[in-house]
Amino acid sequence: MSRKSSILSIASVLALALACAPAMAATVFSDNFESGLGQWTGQGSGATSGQIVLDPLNPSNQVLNFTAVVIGGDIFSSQPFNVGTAQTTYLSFDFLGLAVTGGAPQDSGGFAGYSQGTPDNHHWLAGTELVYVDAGNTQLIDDGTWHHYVIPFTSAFPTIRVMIEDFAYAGPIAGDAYFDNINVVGVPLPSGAWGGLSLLGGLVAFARRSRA
Ligand SMILES: [Ca+2]
Ligand SMILES: [Ca+2]
Repeated sequence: MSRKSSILSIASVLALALACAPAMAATVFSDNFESGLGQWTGQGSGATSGQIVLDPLNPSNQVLNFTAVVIGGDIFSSQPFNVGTAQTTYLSFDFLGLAVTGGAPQDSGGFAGYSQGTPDNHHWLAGTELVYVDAGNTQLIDDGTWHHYVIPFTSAFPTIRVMIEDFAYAGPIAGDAYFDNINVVGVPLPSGAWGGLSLLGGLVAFARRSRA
């Protein structure tokens, strides 16, 4: 293959690979609760009992907890964001279940999930009681220490909000479920993308060898 035709081939494969390359993982929502609750709203887009407090285990950090126990979600991201229904979406967060009355950790009632409205059409992805979360999803650990969770899911709705609560059926104590570092990341992966990138990598290696 001549140098010119080799370069043309590489250019055409590069164009093909870029056309079918996977979009980069995109963070579509994020909050570390260091800057107020401006990204959030309550049930029916009304008041929430969610509040920002100092991390009980690290006073230089701010986190979310609640002054009431509820059902159906207490706090919702106020602006719905698009995740589609054909990609893997990841909800990640830190969770601390801590009995405010002292003594052994108890069922704090921390739950996290996603919804279309506030709270119509919602799914719980993680919670302290598995019976209330989607099948195959995550039980949150109440042991008085922070745990990090990364939960992959395929959204049932193209546009969603994050929803969080301190669940009323877990008991009457509000404020013992803490959340921090909420992130939602979408990872589109069209079929054939990796084949195109592998071919591109092979041709780049060929071009390097040709130049050597
Ligand atoms: Ca924080
Ligand atoms: Ca509670």
